[in-house]
Amino acid sequence: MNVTSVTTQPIAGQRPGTSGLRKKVTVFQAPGYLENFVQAIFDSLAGFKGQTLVLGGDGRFHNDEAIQTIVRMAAANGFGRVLVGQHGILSTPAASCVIRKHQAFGGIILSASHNPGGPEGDFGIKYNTGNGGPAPEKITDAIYANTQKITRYLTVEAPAVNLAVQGTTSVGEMQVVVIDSVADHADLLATLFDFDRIGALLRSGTFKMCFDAMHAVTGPYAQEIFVKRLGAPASSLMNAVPLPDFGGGHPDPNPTYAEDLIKVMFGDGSGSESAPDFGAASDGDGDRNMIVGTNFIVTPSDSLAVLAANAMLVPGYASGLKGVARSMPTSAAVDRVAEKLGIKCFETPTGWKFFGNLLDAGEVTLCGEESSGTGSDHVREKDGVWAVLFWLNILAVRRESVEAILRGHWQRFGRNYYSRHDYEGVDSAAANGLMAHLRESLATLPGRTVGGATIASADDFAYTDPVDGSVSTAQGIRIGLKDGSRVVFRLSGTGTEGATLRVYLERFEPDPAKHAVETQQALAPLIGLADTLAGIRERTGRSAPTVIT
Ligand code: VG1
Ligand code: CO
Repeated sequence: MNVTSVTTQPIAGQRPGTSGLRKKVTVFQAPGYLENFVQAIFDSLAGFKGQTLVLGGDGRFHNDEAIQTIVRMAAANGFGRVLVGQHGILSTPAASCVIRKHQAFGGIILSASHNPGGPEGDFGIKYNTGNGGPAPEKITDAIYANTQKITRYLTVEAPAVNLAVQGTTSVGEMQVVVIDSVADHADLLATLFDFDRIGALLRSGTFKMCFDAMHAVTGPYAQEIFVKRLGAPASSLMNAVPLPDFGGGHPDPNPTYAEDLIKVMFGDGSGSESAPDFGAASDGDGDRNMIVGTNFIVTPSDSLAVLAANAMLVPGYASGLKGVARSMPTSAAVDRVAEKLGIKCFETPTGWKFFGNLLDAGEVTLCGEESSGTGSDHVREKDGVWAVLFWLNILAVRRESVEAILRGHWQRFGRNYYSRHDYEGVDSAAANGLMAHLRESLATLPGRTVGGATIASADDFAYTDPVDGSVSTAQGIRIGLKDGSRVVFRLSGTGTEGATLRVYLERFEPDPAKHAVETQQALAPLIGLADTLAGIRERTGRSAPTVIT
């Protein structure tokens, strides 16, 4: 094998964020940009000679080209085998599943997830370790350090691999196996859920579902699982053909960007009878989910709590949950369920990489984030289609509407009113200034009364991993009020333009007579308080959030 060592030099700004390295496609297209980062990944790892690497992406613009580059570099660096999804497609949870099932050394996933795609859009890359989960900070820090001192990358000359056809070929001394992108993941999901019962519901003619793949990676997964294996009518899927630019959309399953689905689920606004009973959407790389009932949106934090409270109805979880974990800004709705179930509940920083150790150590079974991510110990990523099947399994057993299930849940556990306000594309200096100002005022906040509310606590969230003791600091400003409400401020670590300020608002209401208030109204005092404390309007020049979820 003729390995070529190509001289290169460090490129600034290759620090992985919340979930891998994300930049504009045009940045990734610059000579050496992808190559430097991939070599930096390989140089941060040891012991992969002759081992298997899993490779695939969400099909966005530049996916195939990047795959061909990485295949050649993997061969040059000494991997024994690469498993590539057919057409270069692997959803993030499917990649996690394939890594685990085939005992791969690790995997590279090409995705910028919920960020828009296309030639003017975003591209991304992340490394997952042998447990199938996102590389922990120890590794992403090492990768970044390598990008800053890189002098060469290794590659071989080889013709492009035909990604359209399943089968084995070779590049240099390395085998390249093009695999079915869906089968392993679908087979695993079939072991967890009652497919007979879900299938019966979907075929009953009295239950209608609408799944919006947002022209992103879950199209083929939904086709195989919902239509082929479970027998749902083909009309149950919308936007199910993956497109390199996601049809020009923003593949983030929230009420703003998944407007096609929202329109269907809310009928003509008059509570139309033809609206489906159950709606769901997933994101660019298939790890997120949004759950919608007829005229009713389920808040992701509530969805996690409902899954935990109903897990015993689902075969894969019927023997009980070991524990649950949620990211810090996620509402405490699941904490209340954990308390009733008598199981542990962990609070981690934002990003799925922080759940890996807890899942590996058998401390938790379910995990979730307020950003529409839920998952379990079946893989080491959040899993959109898994969450949809979990909901379908619950609905097939309970035969109640989504709204009735939520209202019943609040009655039993109380309601955590919750909302996230995003200010996207804010000037970076202004956003950093806002956070710095909050950090400086932390010590003076407890005891202060603002707009009638007394502040009980204020800190910058730091996390010590209970399994390996690693410490992560500056994970978000938390301000707790005396009545248990809280406001959290964070800057996004996944954006590619300016800064995105996220403001998370939460208030607990135990009284069932007060559970029907509109969310923004229920949180209005907190919204005002957030602005007073952080000076959002003044510092960002924005009078309203870009997206409210
Ligand atoms: C966001 C979400 C976070 C999620 C991350 C990756 O990060 O808030 O909960 O884990 O995206 O999700 P940030 O740093 O922008 O807040 V995905 O589906 O984009 O890989
Ligand atoms: Co995603």
